[in-house]
Amino acid sequence: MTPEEAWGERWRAATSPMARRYMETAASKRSLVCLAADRNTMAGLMALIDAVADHVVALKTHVDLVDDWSPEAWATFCQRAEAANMLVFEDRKFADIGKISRSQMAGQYNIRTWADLVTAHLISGPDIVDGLQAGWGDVDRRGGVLLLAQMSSRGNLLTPDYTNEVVTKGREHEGVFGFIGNGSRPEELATLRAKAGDGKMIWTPGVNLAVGDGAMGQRYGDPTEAVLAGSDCIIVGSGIHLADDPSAAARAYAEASWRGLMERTGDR
Ligand code: S5P
Repeated sequence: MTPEEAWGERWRAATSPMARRYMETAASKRSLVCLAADRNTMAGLMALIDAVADHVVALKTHVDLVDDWSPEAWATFCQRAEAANMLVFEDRKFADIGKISRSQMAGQYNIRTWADLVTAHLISGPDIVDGLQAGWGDVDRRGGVLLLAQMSSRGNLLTPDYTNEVVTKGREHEGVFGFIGNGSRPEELATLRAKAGDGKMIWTPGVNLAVGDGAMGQRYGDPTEAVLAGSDCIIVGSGIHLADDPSAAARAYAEASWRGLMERTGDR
């Protein structure tokens, strides 16, 4: 199946090269899964990549939670992800003013050199997106920013008005790859999709095949429902990396997400 057949209007409208790359890989793996690789050792992370590569399209990292992080080990990790056709997505949740965000793309972790995507809050204003893009530009790379428009955690402070502001500003910005939406609430996602239009990605954490409350205020919704409501990528962490068989779990999430996409595109 071609990416256009799989994605329909999203393929035609979302013209950014990074979005196209994601949608192409998703169509070839028949998966809309981003793995939240929240393991805290390099060995644990390496084992995870090898287990899930066939079913995962992007790898979301929190570089600062790895106990034995080193530049060399991380370079190997990123090379393996790239070789397995996975986008590397650092969930740094930048929030500072533009020029500091640009500097934070460098520093010890040097995120600008290996991340294809990063997350940011728009709380400090739209210049943060320019700052992050300038960070990639400093090393002659391009990347995409996912803005937090909603969150999955209980009691978060991202009100509907705030979400609207983020979407209004983000829709117009070429450096914005898309939005993080709340996968635990399909009705919230459908509202977000209606505002975002077809031109931007919506990626959603807070999904699990076991729907309900997670640890420390996390909430989970059904992955297929999230895709039907307009999500383009389900971000799954513990559902895969804590499973007895991460490879089988990744396959199950891939199937659930792909089923949602086929139904959604078929309905149009
Ligand atoms: O609202 C959010 C935004 C993000 S990026 N809620 C989230 O849970 N996340 C991230 O998704 C979080 O940082 C974690 O890495 C992942 C969810 O992991 P899980 O184990 O709950 O599936």
